[in-house]
Amino acid sequence: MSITITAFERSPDGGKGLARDTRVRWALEEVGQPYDVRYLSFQAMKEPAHLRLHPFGQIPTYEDGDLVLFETGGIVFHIAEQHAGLLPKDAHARARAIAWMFAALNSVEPGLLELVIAKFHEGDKPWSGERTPLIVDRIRQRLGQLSTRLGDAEWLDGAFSAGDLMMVSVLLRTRASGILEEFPNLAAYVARGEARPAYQRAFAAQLAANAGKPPAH
Ligand code: GTB
Repeated sequence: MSITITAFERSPDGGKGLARDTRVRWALEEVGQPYDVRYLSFQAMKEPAHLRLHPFGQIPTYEDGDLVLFETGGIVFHIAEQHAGLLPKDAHARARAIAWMFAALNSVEPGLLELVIAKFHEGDKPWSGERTPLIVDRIRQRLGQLSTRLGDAEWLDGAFSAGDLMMVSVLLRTRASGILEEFPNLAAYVARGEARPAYQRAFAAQLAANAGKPPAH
């Protein structure tokens, strides 16, 4: 059986690793699973062939034999369950690592997405100037809580896990705003994630796919 994921034919970030296929590539690299990539244009993502795989017409998807998955949370969780390396064996530690995955996707990422929406989709609205600082304050508060919990630990709960993979992937999106750097332990945590050889391979692969192509949009 071979694994195929989907990714942007031309990522809007030009290969900075911020599109969500990077976290799936990273998980596959951590567990040593080879994979193929089918690259899609924005138009192809909305066509019936892709909508059969992904109800919302997005990337990434994951195919392995007759299993088709969408949503990076579900995909990374599946990879972590199938292969050793991303979830601890101890039942409680495993449950906590899974909880951190949900925390990344459910308690941290939504606030960051609000900022993206405010900047790119609502920037021309008359109330945008008042709303953006409120969003930034909420992000700052959540990252402050996360920073306190992490303290001077290397990873969120013992050894590196799928919870860290997801949290680092989510936090990477705050870098452009400068908020991450306000929390040196979180910035160092993200840098530790990025320094992992598996992340480096994932990043290089998505960069190579975008090399020489102008960013979409
Ligand atoms: N919750 C889903 C998941 O986790 O899988 C979200 C999937 C998603 O948002 N996919 C985006 C997509 O397909 C790509 S990653 N968008 C096209 C569409 O909806 O039509 C989001 C993303 C896009 C671009 C950048 N960037 O340029 O920096 C970063 C992240």
